Amino acid sequence: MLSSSASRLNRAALNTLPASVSGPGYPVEKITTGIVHIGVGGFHRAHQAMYIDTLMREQAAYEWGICGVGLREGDRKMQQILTEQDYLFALTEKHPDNARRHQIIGCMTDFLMAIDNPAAVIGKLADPAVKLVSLTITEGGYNLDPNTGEFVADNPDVQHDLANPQQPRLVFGYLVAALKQRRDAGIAPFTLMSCDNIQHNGDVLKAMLLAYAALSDQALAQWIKQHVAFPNSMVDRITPATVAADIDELAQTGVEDQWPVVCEPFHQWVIEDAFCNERPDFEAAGAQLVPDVTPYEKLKLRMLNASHSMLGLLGSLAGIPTIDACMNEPVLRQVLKQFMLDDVKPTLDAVEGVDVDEYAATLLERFGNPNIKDSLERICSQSSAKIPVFLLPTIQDNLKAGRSVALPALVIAAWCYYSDKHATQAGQALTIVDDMAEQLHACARQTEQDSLAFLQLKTVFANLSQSAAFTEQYTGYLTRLYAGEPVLEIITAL
Ligand code: CS2
Repeated sequence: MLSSSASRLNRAALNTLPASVSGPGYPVEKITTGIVHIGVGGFHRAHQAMYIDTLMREQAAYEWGICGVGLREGDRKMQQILTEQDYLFALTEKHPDNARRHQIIGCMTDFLMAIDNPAAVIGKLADPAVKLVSLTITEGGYNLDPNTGEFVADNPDVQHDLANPQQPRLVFGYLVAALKQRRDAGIAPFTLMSCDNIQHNGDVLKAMLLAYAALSDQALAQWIKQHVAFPNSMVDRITPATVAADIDELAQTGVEDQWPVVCEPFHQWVIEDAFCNERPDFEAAGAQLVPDVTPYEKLKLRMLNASHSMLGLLGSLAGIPTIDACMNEPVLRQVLKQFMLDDVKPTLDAVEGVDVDEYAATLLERFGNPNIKDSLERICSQSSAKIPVFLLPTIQDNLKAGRSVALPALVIAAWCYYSDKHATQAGQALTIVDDMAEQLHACARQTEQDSLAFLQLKTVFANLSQSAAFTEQYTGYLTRLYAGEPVLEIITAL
């Protein structure tokens, strides 16, 4: 229920904000677009937008306003709400001691829906004032075959975009059309920065974009290769899905925002210093610019993201709803430590100034924040795109080094059970959100006839089914899970 006295967030309302909500603190009418961001979800709003907002407040960097772009129909609700709110939104930081910090982010200038007007999006991307294009299109958005590392050219949307270059559906079509326009008009290209949780996210984006461009125009592909920079980056801030109670809580302060974003206090951004056009002074807002982000990415993906997936899948079978609730379960807390220190740590490279044990201890605290009710449904969503990036490399490295893979084998066995039954071990239905849910289900349901059926999904598991060291553990855990042995008991006996 919205508080009746709350007033709808928009530019006019900035003059009457309650004391408990801080405003942008800079003249929002002065900002202009320097960044186009594709894929405006909670994470972008809690992370990059917050950094840019800081730069505007502290450095008057008004030329770096962000124009959002939505490629999918699913982006429409966000676009409508932000448009109604003059692109303003509230960011609520939830601290473990129950303190809240509400802040209005004012650095967005516009939000375009590509489906409504592809030409407007291409035109915006081609605008010389736009010097940086950033993306959060999810791990699955890169059209990469994880088994071969190649661009999936026979994707029907790719074929559609090649035939309709001015009305594309996928991000690659938009970027190539805009880069072509810039090249033809003699405008310097923008830097393309991926902010997704993928190892070498910039390199992956570059490889996929070049592969797409080469399908229609070799010369343009060459030009992109030579002139466009794709910095790799590591992004971090836990941002659970916004729920009705968050909207309500904000309304109690007197501000009515239809879609605020909530997050933990922690944030980190490490960016490879490789830009082909001007860039914001990210350092001034606390980001680290480094020559090589590889070890930071590896640390974060393998420690934080894989730990999330591990807790998500094991916790789901046990009927636990959120990450903080997992952390209140001593068995899961213990297994998380074991995973980070015994399974992941030996596969990491040294990161200057980072102590891995301390990093792990910080994660225990972050995951335990009782006010970040990060649902396991969000964590397990799109596992088919996450597991190959977050967990598989650790399994492969440990197999190569002859180390134990028992715990990851249990996680994959739990995923199989989850994909087969769509339910907890106690039989409570689970909502599965995954573009590959049907394929996962089709393979998983063969498990009782063929214990390795789930691992046959090569685009997810590559050649894992050929490792006897893995399958021996995996099938053992499957048998126990399917026999009804509670997952928390199996973990206790690990
Ligand atoms: C989570 C991430 O769903 C997931 O994969 O692990 O969204 C995670 O919360 C962020 O990467 C934290 O930076």
